[in-house]
Amino acid sequence: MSSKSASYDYLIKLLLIGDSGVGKSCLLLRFSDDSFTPSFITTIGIDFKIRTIELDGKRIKLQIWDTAGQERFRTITTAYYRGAMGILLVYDVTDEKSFDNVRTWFSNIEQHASEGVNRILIGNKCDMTDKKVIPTERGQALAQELGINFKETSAKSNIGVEEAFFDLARDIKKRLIDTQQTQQPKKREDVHLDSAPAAKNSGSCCQ
Ligand SMILES: Nc1nc2c(ncn2[C@@H]2O[C@H](COP(=O)(O)OP(=O)(O)OP(=O)(O)O)[C@@H](O)[C@H]2O)c(=O)[nH]1
Ligand SMILES: [Mg+2]
Repeated sequence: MSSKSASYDYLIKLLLIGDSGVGKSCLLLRFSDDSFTPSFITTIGIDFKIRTIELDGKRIKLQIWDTAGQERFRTITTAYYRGAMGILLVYDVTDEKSFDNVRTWFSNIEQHASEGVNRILIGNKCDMTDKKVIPTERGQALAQELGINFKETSAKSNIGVEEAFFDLARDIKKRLIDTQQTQQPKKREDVHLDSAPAAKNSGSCCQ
């Protein structure tokens, strides 16, 4: 099947979370397809896209899960936290409320994600300078307080998007892959590093 002939060395699973309308799907579309659409099509439940990148000569397949920000999908979307190795928590720099909600999203991560999951705070829509209400320093300060990385992005103008995903992937590679290689003598070439060791009842996985 496809995974047998997969041309990648490692699989990394990422998750996008944040309020509805902050631009999660647009960030993903920019990163995966290098495109942007101004129309707002709210995500229903969950979606994902793939992009394979190269880091230190290794091919890393990024499987990126895009969650719906709307409250009514919370049960579905929360179920995807545990499998994530890295989480992008997105707010909109023109929307104070989405920034205020960052703390709630952060505590959701603490409750539902795997321990040690890498996280980055993203202030999206930084192209809208005249409508910006969250200064860069406030985003930075919050990220620092939460102990996570920070980046301002624009999915529309393609600012900071590559960097955000690459920085996160690099951190995850360091944490999960590089350290494992120094600890374990052998690895098969097609290793899927799932963050949470699966429970005994395998075969009932929804991903
Ligand atoms: N100016 C500007 N608009 C953006 C940017 N990113 C997204 N948008 C717009 O913001 C709206 C919402 O974007 P989405 O990516 O669908 O938002 P979302 O976070 O996925 O929303 P849900 O799926 O409901 O959770 C759309 O109209 C986009 O065109 C950006 O970087 N700059
Ligand atoms: Mg969406």
